[in-house]
Amino acid sequence: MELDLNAYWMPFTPNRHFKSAPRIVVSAKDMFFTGDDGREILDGMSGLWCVSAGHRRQPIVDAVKAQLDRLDYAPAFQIGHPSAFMAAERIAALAPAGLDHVFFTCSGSEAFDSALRIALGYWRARRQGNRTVLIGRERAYHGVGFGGISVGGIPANRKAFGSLLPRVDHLRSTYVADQHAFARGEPEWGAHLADELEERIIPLHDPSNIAAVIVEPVMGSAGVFVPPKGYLQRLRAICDRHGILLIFDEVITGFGRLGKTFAADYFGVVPDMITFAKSVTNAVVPLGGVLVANAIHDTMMQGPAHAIELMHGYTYSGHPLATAAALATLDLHRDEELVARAARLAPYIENAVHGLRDVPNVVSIRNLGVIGAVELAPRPDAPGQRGYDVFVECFNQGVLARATGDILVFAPAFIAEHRHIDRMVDTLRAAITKVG
Ligand code: PXG
Ligand code: PLP
Repeated sequence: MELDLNAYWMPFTPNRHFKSAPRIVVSAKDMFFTGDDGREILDGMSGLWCVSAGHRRQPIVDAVKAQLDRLDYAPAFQIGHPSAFMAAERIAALAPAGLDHVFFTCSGSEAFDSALRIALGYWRARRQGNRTVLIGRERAYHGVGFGGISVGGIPANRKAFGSLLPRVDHLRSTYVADQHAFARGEPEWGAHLADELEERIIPLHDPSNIAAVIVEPVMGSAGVFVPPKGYLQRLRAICDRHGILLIFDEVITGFGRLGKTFAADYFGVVPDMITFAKSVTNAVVPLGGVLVANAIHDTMMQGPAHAIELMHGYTYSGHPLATAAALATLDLHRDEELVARAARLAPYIENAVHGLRDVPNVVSIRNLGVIGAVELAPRPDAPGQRGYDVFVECFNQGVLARATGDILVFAPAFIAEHRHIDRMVDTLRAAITKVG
């Protein structure tokens, strides 16, 4: 196949380098991609953390095809169609009690943007429209909208984009290398890092001005940072004391990644909103959304009955194909008990990745649920280069990992077998050793 690579400007990719040595996949099934050269590539990342049931699962494919034969599209505004309502009901039923409303978006970035708007709209509806300050964390990833990069804390994602949103502040990242470098699962040390919220940030802005604190329960994109035991509980207690909303960005952790449906369940902390996206449709059709607490939703259902309560939405919110894919994905989760399967896989992944501790240049290993991360020492002159070289070597050896700077991540589908995990980790070990 002769592909002209020129026109497509690839996202989050070094385009010139990629196009000089492209990596193209042409098909996929279950745990594997097939490359354009016919090679099988083990998908150690479930795509980008999103194909959690494995690729091209027949019930989902069939459901999307059936939907396409019934209804291709219905206007998202002022008109409804069954699968959007059914998918919202199913998702709300899986969510922690009290989060019974779903606002649909097309991606995690949009879900984050919508969650911010709902938070601001809620405070206005409560006649506290001065509550506009948003508190995120250093190293957080909340997608690529202006809200997401402003509340997010990844310097490289922010530095080129001007003044961003005003009235945003950041808690420190919870990662303290001295304490956490080889912690298995949740680190014991560091719950007190949440106190910075009450001791420094809330007084600075005054609680009466703060709309929400927003965190990824486990930081994914920046390189997998697991919260210390008790940290999220403490954030919840502080937010409650000051009447501040707590939002969990569960775009990665939602729908089973930690071995529970949501991280909120895993940590036993109920936020006021949950954003989700990846895994909800098994990535077959893009879909995201916000789960909203009843108190927020009900507060906003006011004004004249013919008036729109939230002046916000997307052409493709609750798209028929996406919501049909979500329904089929959640059926598959139920029928194959995929979340329980993820929970059973977690200790195996933990042991496998921590087995790399003795490999040269490995400086930290972290894991939780079906996520494992191995951090390499950066080359003194070229941070990120070693990680990238290891990623490419793994791909050439038939394993797709993810490199975030010098951090290599595995987050496979929940259908992964032990032999798949072994192959990922063995390939990573060999690649780190070879790349040097
Ligand atoms: N919030 C969180 C917590 C995410 O992880 C988004 C929002 C944005 O979702 P969309 O669908 O707009 O991409 C994400 C997405 C990586 C990686 O390299 C992570 C994400 C996306 C792509 C790559 O780890 N997270
Ligand atoms: N830009 C223009 C010119 C539009 O007309 C619209 C939607 O109607 C948008 C952007 C937003 O697109 P979407 O609703 O898909 O987010």
